[in-house]
Amino acid sequence: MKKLSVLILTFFSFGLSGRLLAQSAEVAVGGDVAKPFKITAATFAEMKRVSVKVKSKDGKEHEYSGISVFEILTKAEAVPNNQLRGKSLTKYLLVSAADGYQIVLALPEIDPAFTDQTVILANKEDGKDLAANYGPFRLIVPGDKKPARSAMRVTSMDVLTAKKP
Ligand SMILES: Nc1nc2c(c(=O)[nH]1)N[C@H]1C(S)=C(S)[C@@H](COP(=O)(O)O)O[C@H]1N2
Ligand SMILES: [Mo]
Repeated sequence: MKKLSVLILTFFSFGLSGRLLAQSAEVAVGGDVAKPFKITAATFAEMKRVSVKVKSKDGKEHEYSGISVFEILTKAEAVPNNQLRGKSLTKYLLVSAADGYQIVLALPEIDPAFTDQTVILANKEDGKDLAANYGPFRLIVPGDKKPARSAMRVTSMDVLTAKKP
């Protein structure tokens, strides 16, 4: 009986840690976009690499590299003719993570026509793959003073349209 419960416990804890550590290898780009697609490791090899420097909560500066979120939205055809104006100015990006964490960015916070910051989806920190609890993909919002919107373990990015209640 004791052996059996140890066995069950072992199975349970392995299953649980396996789940907690499981890395999501894809980011689904969707919502109100003309061309939804999935970002995988291959996407990182295809698209132009960009890097940004930001301070983490502990005050240390880190270099993150990956792909530009503006380029991701361009690829998904999130905005007609890639011109952010008119009705498109009510669109926003909802980023969701494996732990249920979610953040929102208004599209002008991502568009180089509006801002000098380059929001990226990073797969490397200081040249190394992100640790399992941070990655494999992390949003980096370099213009924010706090890293709270730099969502780790990103699983989806949806372009949605804000509506007056
Ligand atoms: N998926 C996910 N991402 C997250 C969080 C979280 O709880 N879940 N916390 C945020 C907050 S509040 C902070 S301050 C930073 C911490 O990142 P750092 O450890 O690199 O400083 O991660 C952000 N990204
Ligand atoms: Mo935080």
